[in-house]
This record gives sequence, structure tokens and C-alpha cells, in this order.
Amino acid sequence: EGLARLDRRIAGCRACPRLVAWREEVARTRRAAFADQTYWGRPVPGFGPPDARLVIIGLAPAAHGGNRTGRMFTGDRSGDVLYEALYDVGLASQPTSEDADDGLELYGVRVTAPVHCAPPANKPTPAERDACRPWLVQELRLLRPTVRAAVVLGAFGWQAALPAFAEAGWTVPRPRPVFGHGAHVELDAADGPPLGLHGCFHVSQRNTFTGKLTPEMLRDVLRTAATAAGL
Ligand code: DU
Ligand code: SF4
Repeated sequence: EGLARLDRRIAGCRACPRLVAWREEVARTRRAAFADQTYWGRPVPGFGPPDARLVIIGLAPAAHGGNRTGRMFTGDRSGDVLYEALYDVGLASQPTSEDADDGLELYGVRVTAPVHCAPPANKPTPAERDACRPWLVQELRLLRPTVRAAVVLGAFGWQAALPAFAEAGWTVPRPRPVFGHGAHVELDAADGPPLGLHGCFHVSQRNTFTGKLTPEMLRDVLRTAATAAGL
């Protein structure tokens, strides 16, 4: 199957030397703290069904979250916030996301990122962002038959995702739409249905601990986008 194959290819990618070194070093040095688990330490593919109607695009895996568990937003504080909200609005089977074997299922939603490897200080370089874009483009192309809406978490994801949507076949307006919480743009496509793009502040602790992004704000954007996507 197309998306499963793409996920396996992503997991084997070694295109960014700095990120390969970092993800493996974190896995090596932190493994002892999680001695009962295997530490993933590789690129983290997207998570969710291949016929998703809604795609959620973050930033990059967290060093001790996705980089440890091998699943997007799984095992980190950002993911706790995101998956609880997805559960609250009926898009996930359970409110928690602890490890790749916890039984979590997403309903019509695919969670992915423009950078698939954990970066030092959660900051990919522009070169790393550009190197990883083809993976997102391929994922969006495979999702195109069903995907009708996207929620982009944070300005980095927004900047990175717009060119990927353009390469995957949607028309991105010029000048490029500006990121903001609640930003909404319809992306037309010459040969298919449009896609509703929704901006949302990132679910990182920096935003959720300070109240810049509340659970209610997150649920509102998810509900709006899910409804627009026919979920
Ligand atoms: O807040 P935290 O769980 O420690 O995550 C750190 C950092 O990574 C934050 O900016 C969110 C981001 N992130 C992400 O974009 N995607 C993920 O799957 C996990 C974390
Ligand atoms: Fe490959 Fe993307 Fe990881 Fe770079 S960030 S090594 S392009 S998967």
C-alpha cells in the first residue's frame, strides 16, 4: 500500500547529517532512562489512516517523544495536549498517546510534520526543512483523493507546508497567506476539490502553559476543520 510504503522509506532516511547524529545520540544517551523500551532514534513517519480527510501538520518530533516512541506526538507533552483534544472532539479512540502499541486509533485524521527527525532545541535549519519537504509532498499526494482540510500547528509548520501543498497540486495564493491562530485559507486545485487550510498556535508547552493556546481554542480549530472536511 502506498502510504505504508512511504512511511517505511521515511523511517530509513539519512539525508540530514546533523539530525541523523542528533537523533542517534539522544537514543544512545537516553536509552538508560527508558531501559524497558526500545528507543526509536530514527525518522518518525506520519500517523493515521491512509484515507484521512483531515491532516494535522506540526513541526518535528520531540527528542524524547516521537524520537523515542517512533510515533508522531507520542510520549511527549505536546502530544498529550493534541491527542486529548482530538479525543474530546471525537477524532481519536482514546485521550492518551503513550507508545506505539497503546492501541490509539485516529478517525479520518493523519498527523504528520514537515521535518521527520527530532532537531536539537526543536529548531530545524532551513536546509533541513527543505531536505525533508519531498516526504511531505509525497504524503500529501497520496492523501489527495480524500484529504479536504489541514490544521497547521505554528508558524514554522505553516511556512514549511505551503510550498508542499503547492508541489502536491493545490494552488497557494500569492502573496503567501500569513500564519495566525484561526487563519483560514481555501486552496483550490486545478484537477480536484479544494482544501481548507487552518492555522492554530502550536501545542508546545510554551503555548499551553502560558495560556496562549487553551484546550478550548485547540478544540475549536479542530472542530471547524473536521466539519469542513466532512468528518
Ligand atoms: O512540548 P514538548 O512535548 O516538549 O515538545 C517540544 C517541541 O516539539 C514543541 O515545540 C512541540 C514540538 N513537537 C512537534 O511539533 N511534533 C511532535 O510530534 C512533538 C513535538
Ligand atoms: Fe530525512 Fe527528513 Fe530526517 Fe532529514 S529530517 S534525515 S530529510 S527524514
